[in-house]
Amino acid sequence: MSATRIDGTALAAQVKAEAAAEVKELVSRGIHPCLAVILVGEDPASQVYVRGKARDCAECGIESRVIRLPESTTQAQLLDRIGELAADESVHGILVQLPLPRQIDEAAIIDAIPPEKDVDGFSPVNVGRMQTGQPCFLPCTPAGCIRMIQSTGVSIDGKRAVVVGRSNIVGKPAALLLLEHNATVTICHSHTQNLAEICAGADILVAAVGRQGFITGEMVKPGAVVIDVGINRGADGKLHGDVDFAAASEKAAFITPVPGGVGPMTRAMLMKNTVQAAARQAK
Ligand code: BQF
Repeated sequence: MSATRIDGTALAAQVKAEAAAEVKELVSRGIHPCLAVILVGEDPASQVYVRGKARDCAECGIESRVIRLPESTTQAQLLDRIGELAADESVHGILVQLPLPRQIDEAAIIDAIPPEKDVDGFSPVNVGRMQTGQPCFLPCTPAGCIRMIQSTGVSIDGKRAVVVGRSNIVGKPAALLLLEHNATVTICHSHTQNLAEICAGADILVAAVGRQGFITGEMVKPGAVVIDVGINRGADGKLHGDVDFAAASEKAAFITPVPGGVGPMTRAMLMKNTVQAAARQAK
C-alpha cells in the first residue's frame, strides 16, 4: 500500500485564499491588516522564514513591516520596540522571530506582546486560553497540523493520537488541540519507554522531534495519518522530516511530505491569525 500525500503547499494556497478574501472584506470597511515581524540578528534560517512570511502577507493583501535589529540588541531595546508596536493602532499582529540571541530572555519578550496582537499564540494569556478552550490565537504549526488531518476526511474524534515531542511551540499545543477534537492523546518524549510500540498504536501520529528519520516504518500503524513537523537539514543539504517517508508511506493511509507539508501550512495559518487580529481590533 502507498499512502496518499497530504499536499501542504496546495492546502496552504487554499487557506491563504480564504485569508485574502477576508482581507478584502476588511479593507472595504477601511481596515488594513498589518503584521509587524521583528528579526534580531542574521540567522540564515530565520531570514528565510521572515522573507517567506512577508511574501505570504503580500499575497494575501496584508501589509507587513519587517523590523531588523542587530545581533547585539539588548533585551531592553527589544522590549522598547515591542512597546512601540503594541501602542501603534495601525499594527494588528506582532511576531518576534525565534530563536533570539543569547542575551535576550525569550519568555520575557513573548510576555511583552499584547495578547490581542500575539498572532503566534505563544503568550501566556493565549496559551492559558487555549488550555481552557476559550477563544484565542492558536499557535500556527499545531493549527496547521489539525487542518491537514481534517483535509484527509479522517475524523479525529475518538482516535488514538500520539504526539512525539513536547515543545511549547509544537508538541504540547498539538496534543491539546487533538484532545480538544476528542482524540485520546499520548505525548512521547526523550524519556519515553516503549516509544516504538506506542507510536505503532497511533491512528494519528504527529512527529515533532527534530531528528531526521526518527520515525521508522515499524513505528507506523497500517492506515495511520502521519503528520511530520520535522525540518532537518540533512547531510545532503536538503530538508528532511522526522519520518522515514518512504518506509512510512508503505504503512500509512495519509502522510505529509517535507518540504511542502506542515511548513507551508504553518505560514498560511499565520495569515489567518493576522486577519483575525485585525478584525477583532476593529471592534
Ligand atoms: C517547507 C521554524 C524551527 C525554528 C523556528 C515551508 C517553512 C518551513 C518549511 C517556514 C519554522 C518552520 C518557521 C517549509 C516557519 C516553518 O516547505 O517544508 C515553510 O517558513 N516555517 C519559523 O518561522 O521559525 C522556525 C522552525
